[in-house]
Amino acid sequence: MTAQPVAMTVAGSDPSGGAGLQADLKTFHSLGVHGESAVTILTDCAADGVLRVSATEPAFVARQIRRVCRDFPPHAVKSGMLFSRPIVNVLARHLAAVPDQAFVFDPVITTRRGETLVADDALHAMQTGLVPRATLVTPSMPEAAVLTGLPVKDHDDMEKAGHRLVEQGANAVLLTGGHLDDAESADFLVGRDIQPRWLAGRRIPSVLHGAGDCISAAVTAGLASGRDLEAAVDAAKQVVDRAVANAQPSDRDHCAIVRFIPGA
Ligand code: PXL
Repeated sequence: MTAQPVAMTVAGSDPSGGAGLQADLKTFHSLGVHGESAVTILTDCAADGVLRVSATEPAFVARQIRRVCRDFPPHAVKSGMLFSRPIVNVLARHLAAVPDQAFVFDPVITTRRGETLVADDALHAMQTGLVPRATLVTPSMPEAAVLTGLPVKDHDDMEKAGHRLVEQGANAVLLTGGHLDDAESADFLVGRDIQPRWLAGRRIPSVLHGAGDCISAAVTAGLASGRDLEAAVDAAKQVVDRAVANAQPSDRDHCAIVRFIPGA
C-alpha cells in the first residue's frame, strides 16, 4: 500500500466546524490526505460570529508542532488563525528549520463580518516571518489590504495587491474574490514563476462561512500529494466550487457552510 500524504494545519478551533482547523481537517480528509493539527486558539465561533477567544500558550503550540512532526512529518503545512505575535513567531521558527516544506499561508486577519481575528502586533510578524516563507498566500480582499496597506476594492486593486505581496516576498498569491460585488467571485493568481491569471468562481446567494479556509486547505492537500502549485490551485478551485454548490445553510442565520459530498 502506498503511504498516505500528510498535511498539518496550525490553526484555531471553530466549534461550528465550518471554518478553522475543523474545516482544514475535513478538507484534507476529503482529498485523501491525513491531517494533523496544532491548535493555536479556541473560539466560540457560531453562525453569528466569534465573540470570545482563548489562546494556547505559544510554547504549547511549539510543542504540538514538534511532537507531531517527529512522528509523521507533514509534506505540506497550512496556517489558519494564529492570533498573536508569539504564536506567529513559533510557526515562523518551525518553517525556517524546514525550508523545503511547502507552506500555505492563509492570513486569517478578519472574518467575513469584518471582526478582527489578530492582535495588532501580529501583523508585522506575519509580514516579515510568514509572507516571505509562503509557497502560497491566500488572502481575502480585506486581508490583502491589511497586509499590503493598499486599498483592495475591485479587480484592478486585487491585481496590484497580488503583485505587491509577491514583491513583499511571497512565492505566489491567490487573492480570493469573495468580497467582489459582482455575479462571479473570481480569484486572482500571481507568483514568481506563474503567469498572472483570473480563476472564475461560483457565487451562491447566502453568505459562506469557511470557504477561504477550505480553498487554502485544498491547495495544501494538493501540494502534500505532490502536485505542483498551479495544478494544486486549479484542482482546489474545482473541489471547493463543488463544495460551495453543495453548501448547507444554517437554520437561524443567512449563513452556509461548504459541504464535501464523497464522490460528488
Ligand atoms: O474563516 C476564518 C476563521 C478561521 N479560523 C477560525 C475561525 C474563523 C472565522 O470565524 O473562527 C477558528
